[in-house]
Amino acid sequence: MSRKIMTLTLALVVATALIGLSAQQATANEGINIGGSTLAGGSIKGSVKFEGKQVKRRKIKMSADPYCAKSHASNISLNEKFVFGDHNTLQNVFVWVSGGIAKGDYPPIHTKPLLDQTGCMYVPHVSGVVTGQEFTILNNDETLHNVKVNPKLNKPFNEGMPVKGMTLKKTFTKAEMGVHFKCDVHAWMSAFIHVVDHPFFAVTQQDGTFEIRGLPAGEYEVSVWHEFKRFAPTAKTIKVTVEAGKASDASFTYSPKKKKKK
Ligand SMILES: [Cu+2]
Repeated sequence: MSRKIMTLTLALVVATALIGLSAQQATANEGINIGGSTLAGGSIKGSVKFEGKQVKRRKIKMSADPYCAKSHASNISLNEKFVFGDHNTLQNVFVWVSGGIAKGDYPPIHTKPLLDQTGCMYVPHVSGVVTGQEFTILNNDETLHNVKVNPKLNKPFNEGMPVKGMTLKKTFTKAEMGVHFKCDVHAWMSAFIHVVDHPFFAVTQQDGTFEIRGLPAGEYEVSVWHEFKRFAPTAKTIKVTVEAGKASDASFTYSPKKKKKK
């Protein structure tokens, strides 16, 4: 093989591996900024901006588990407690319709959400499930993960997942915000699943946008949740009127909380 062909082949192998990785990450996060139902209805569209000084994300030290450290050799992992987009947007904000949804306002749900453990990180970092909807937790790593949740209203669990490919099927039955997923083995692992009584929610991604589709015409309240307690939205809840076939705007702005004077 000539050197040129070898270089090309190598480049192809690397490219394929990279595409493979991003495709894998994309699956669990894909479309997470679009939620709602399959009904025609109207939609709520908006974005979450961040105003103020952006805090630098911390690097995660994974040296405690060589497998984890190795899986990020060329791509250092950063803490996901706060993630900003390119245009002062805030990622991983959970946006949900917090008022105005009547029971039976949506068709049955058939999607099966996935919480992936890959490279010793949870993907997606923030997501939502509907009460009674089954979701899967997957160990995509050749190392032991121990999934632990201590919800306030739902059943707690604490289960080891020693083998790659292993899955757990779980269901939360009560609406509850911010169920915190942690791993006993890897202290940095953290994810939040929000449990809502209906499917009208979404999670902002890099560009800060979200869309909640398929809402019957009516008056609604939309709320936001973000894990970092030192950030606060200027308004936590916004009132929105939805008209059939139209998109109504609901945009939010977060900023650092003002420090209390001593
Ligand atoms: Cu773990």
